[in-house]
Amino acid sequence: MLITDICSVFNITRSQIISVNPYGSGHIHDTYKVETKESTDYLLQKINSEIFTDVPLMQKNIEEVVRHLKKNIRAGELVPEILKTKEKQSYYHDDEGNYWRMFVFIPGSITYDRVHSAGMAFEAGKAYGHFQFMLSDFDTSSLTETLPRFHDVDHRMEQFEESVKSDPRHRTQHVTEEIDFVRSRIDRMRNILKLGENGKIPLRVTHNDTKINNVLFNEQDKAVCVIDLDTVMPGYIHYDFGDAIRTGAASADEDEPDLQKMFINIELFEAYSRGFLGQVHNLLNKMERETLAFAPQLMTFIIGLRFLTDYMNGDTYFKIKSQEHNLIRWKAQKKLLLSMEAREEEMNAIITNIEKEIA
Ligand code: GN1
Ligand code: MG
Repeated sequence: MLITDICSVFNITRSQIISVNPYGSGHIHDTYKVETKESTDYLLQKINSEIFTDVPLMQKNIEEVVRHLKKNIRAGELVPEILKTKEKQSYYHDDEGNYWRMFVFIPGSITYDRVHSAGMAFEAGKAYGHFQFMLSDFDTSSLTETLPRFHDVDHRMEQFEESVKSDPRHRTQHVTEEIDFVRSRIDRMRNILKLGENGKIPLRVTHNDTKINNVLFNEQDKAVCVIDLDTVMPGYIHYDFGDAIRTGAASADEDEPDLQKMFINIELFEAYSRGFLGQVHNLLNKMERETLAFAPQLMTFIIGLRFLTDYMNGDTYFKIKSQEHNLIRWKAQKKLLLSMEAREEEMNAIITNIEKEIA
């Protein structure tokens, strides 16, 4: 089916369309920007239904979340606007078995793979913090866990060990040092999960993919919208805070091959934390606050581990641009994690100080 035919299902006619081009840097879906002769442009996505195996359920989740967010949104903030098909569905299942969806493109909005100033980090923290705040009274019974155990480090570790054992592409021989590194860290990475199991920290509704490129900025570098609601599911606050720091307070892109360029930027970490805590401070319990500074280590480990596992599996999950791309991503994450470990005390102190300022 032609892309223009897909668009017409969503009531955008061929004569309106000026161009359709690949857009963004997502690793899962195929995204296109559809420019039109009118003032509104659109994003079209071919959904990866091998990963999201129940697209109707995922779309239902997103619709529920958007409905809830719309009730609580503040002036200047926006929510993703989903287009409906002629049949009033939020997705289209074509004859070849592909799933498609469309969003309104927010005019003038820009995404960044990492932030370039403390001001932007603060803005991003505020946006994800307020997002979290808005979801704090969301009724989870209407939400399905579309990707079960998504940030469960035990689950990710099981997948990793399975991959080491089966070694389907004979790649483990190239990564023995990396495997040792992972195994040396797993015990301390279990702490958040343990706190949850022991009832010390609550499950919340979290975004679970708080990469910095999931915040839209306007031309004045103000955060205007949190996007990519595919993985909104129950989770711990650490998941959202940690993943945002992984990309939003890193000195380089997540796949930087020159490891010397990759480390935690403490100034960005502090600015993000101030923006985030300003919004969620009142929601958090003591244990969540005390362990928050560790979250970036956990998420850098988890996402890195997934890259490394995918490398060993022969790159079946994340899109890659070169043969070693997943390995390069892992190495960059490992380097970032090491730099966070080296500055752990400082990061803890920063969070404690911000907490004091706010309280
Ligand atoms: C994927 O496609 P994107 O960039 O929105 C992944 C995230 C990872 C991220 C790593 C559903 O997100 O979990 O953190 O890549 N999404 C899924 O860059 O697995
Ligand atoms: Mg994304």
